[in-house]
Amino acid sequence: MLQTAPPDLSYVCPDVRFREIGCIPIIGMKCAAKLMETPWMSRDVSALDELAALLTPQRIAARHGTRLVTLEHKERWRNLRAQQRLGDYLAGLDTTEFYLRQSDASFVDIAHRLPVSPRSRKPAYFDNIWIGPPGTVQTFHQDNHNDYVTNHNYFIQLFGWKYIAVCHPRDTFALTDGATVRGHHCDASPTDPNVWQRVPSLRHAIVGPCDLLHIPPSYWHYVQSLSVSISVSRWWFDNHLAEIIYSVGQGRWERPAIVVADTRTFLADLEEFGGASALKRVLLQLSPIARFAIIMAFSEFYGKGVFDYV
Ligand SMILES: O=C(O)CCC(=O)C(=O)O
Ligand SMILES: [Fe+2]
Repeated sequence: MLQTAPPDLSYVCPDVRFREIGCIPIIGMKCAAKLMETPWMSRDVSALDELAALLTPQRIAARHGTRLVTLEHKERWRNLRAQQRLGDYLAGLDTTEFYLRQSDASFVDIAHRLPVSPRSRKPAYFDNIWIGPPGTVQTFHQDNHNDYVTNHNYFIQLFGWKYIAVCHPRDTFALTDGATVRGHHCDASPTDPNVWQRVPSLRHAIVGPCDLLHIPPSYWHYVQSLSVSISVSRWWFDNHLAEIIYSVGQGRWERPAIVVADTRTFLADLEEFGGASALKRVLLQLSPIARFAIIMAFSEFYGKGVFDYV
């Protein structure tokens, strides 16, 4: 499969309309590192060249072809699933109806090649790989959203092309008005002129090989592939409690060998999280077992002093 020029996009949204609804600013990586509150894009990031060369359909098939993968229908909400060997799936990628949607990327062993958070704390990273045919749709959504556990997202396009629309969380009411909302997904169309009018912060981009898009926490985003496509998204949390809550929820929490922090640090992290009431609100949304697992993880990281506060 060759990397070709961007396909004709007029069926997605005519160019003139793209300008009307506004483009995501394109900036250099140095400047980008400081800008973590608004979406931005960096074009042709040369550090990603090697990664793009490694993650072509052929090379993934050669290394991981026998792996069994769970696929979903390329249109969100069809609720159709399938299982296939990755090699067979990749061989039929032009014509398949299925999407390898948000799969844990650890099997391709690329964590050391991905960009890191510019902040000083070294967070845990959650890397996802997305492989699919033209026409995959991820409807407007906020990643992992509940009010206090939201992630940054470095969305990295490695093969083929995708159309992405984003909008600020303050426009949630305008975006979801009249739309069908499922949790933190909604079926508003980014190409609907009524939506452009109602949602002032709506911005769009077309990403191609080696483009990086930063999606800040809670930003709504809509993603549609325009060709066979391979993307990676790197998620991380600025707040450590949020990171632990997400790790436990994903079954990825690893008990540290020793208690790493202390109660004072816990209280500082709790403050940053939104305080005890915010934590209580999150914990109350969970099952008793999930709640217990999270509190145990806190005590494993911060020590038993946390039991006085949770
Ligand atoms: O590429 C896609 O289909 C969706 C990506 C996405 O929503 C994400 O990275 O959070
Ligand atoms: Fe997402």
